[in-house]
Amino acid sequence: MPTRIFLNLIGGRWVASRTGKTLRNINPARKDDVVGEFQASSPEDVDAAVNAAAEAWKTWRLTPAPQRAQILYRAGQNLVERKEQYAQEMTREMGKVLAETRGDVQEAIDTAFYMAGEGRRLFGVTTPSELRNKFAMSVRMPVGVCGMIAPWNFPMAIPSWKLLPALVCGNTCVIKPATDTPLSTINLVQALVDAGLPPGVVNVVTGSGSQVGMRLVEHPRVQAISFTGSSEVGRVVGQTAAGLFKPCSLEMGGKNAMIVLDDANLDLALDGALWGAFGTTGQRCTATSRIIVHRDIAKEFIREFVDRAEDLKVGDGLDESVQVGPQINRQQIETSIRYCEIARKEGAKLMTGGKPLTKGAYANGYFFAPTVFAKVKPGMRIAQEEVFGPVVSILECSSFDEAIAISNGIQYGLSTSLYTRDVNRAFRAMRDLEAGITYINAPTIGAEVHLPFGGVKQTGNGHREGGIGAIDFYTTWKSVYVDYSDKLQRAQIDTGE
Ligand code: UN1
Repeated sequence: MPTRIFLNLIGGRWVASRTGKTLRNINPARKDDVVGEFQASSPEDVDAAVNAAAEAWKTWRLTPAPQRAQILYRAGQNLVERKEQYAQEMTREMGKVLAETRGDVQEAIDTAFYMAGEGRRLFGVTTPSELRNKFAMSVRMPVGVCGMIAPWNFPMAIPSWKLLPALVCGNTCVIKPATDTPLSTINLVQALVDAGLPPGVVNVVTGSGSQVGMRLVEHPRVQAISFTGSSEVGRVVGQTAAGLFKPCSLEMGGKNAMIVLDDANLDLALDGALWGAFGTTGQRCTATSRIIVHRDIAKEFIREFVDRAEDLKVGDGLDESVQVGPQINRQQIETSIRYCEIARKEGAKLMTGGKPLTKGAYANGYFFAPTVFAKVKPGMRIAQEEVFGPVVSILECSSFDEAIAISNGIQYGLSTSLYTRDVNRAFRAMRDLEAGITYINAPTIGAEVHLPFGGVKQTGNGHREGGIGAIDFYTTWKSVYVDYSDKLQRAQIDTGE
């Protein structure tokens, strides 16, 4: 079969990049399987896309929000109909197992329907004026052209968190998909185009961060930036946007802890730990990468957990019986290898895994064995730094307070979890865990689209995706005063009459 060539979407037309170059998208489970060639775009392509988005904004911002929402409803319906095809294509380009890519498409469907509902809300605030015969209100206004930089681990869900709220709020968009997973973003956008989205309202430019991403951040006509990715890149994006006084939402790393207390339902905690640590091959920002377990149950927990980790079936995510797919690329495999070396040198005890899987059916993909380290101490790098792979550290604690202190003793603050049957401790944890998300008796993954998603500390810069958090980011408040007294009334001065 000839390799499929995918184009950029600019001003409603699918066009090739001016560079004439493409980037190859391969299946991480089978490196000889080429998903397609995607445009290796240049800053000039970004400029064309931003101009198209700015032009489209003139009419899109005036389209009534409930009408904008109709397009989202139809796009959601298109995704429902294409769910299986898009999930298969996502597994092929990203690697995670089919059950999870179906979930990823479902997350975009949920976001489409939720955000479509916002079309008939987008509530503002009315409030009494301090003056007579005067009316006061705050209304939500769109921001303008929004630039979006998406990660590869949720190739459709996370672009949907960015595009769909931005659209219903009346913004137009230029999105740069992750270089490893552009097809799923294109599929999402195709669902919108087929739903009747006017030309230029969403534009897609594929390519590298340095050529495409940075131009988006710097472009004077881009009014807001939404970025999900590494802290390293996020720092540059955030600093650049700050210099231009551009609103910028950053979602970055995590080192998420699951605390298992001595009164926990152990079986439940084991199920949760396995799913939290090895779901998506550990490549979620919210992945469980530290398990803080009470000393009294540690031995039993570790033995059972290691047994279950060894039983996981690793392989090509297109095989329905596989539980853990490949990592996304060579670089991520190298990061996992490097952190396993670091952990060993620091004195952590390797219980299972610790190396890439390279033999037989694994030879042609980026596979890494589910890896568990025990005897990890809070200050070790393996307990502090994000790996973004199937590598989990087990730490021990002797009290609830110590567990909270260990969980909080990191630079990140995305997700946390506590397993206990003690309601008092559960409520203290909900208050005291430093994180944007806390789960009780569930692992650190599993956020739902109608709640704010994001973290504290170095995970983010205070913004949220999902739910009302996204509406807050993609709108700006305008306060409006209407004086119907027919005379000059001075605020703060003429208030005594
Ligand atoms: C991520 O962790 O990278 O909460 C995103 C979850 C998913 C989204 C995760 N709904 O597990």
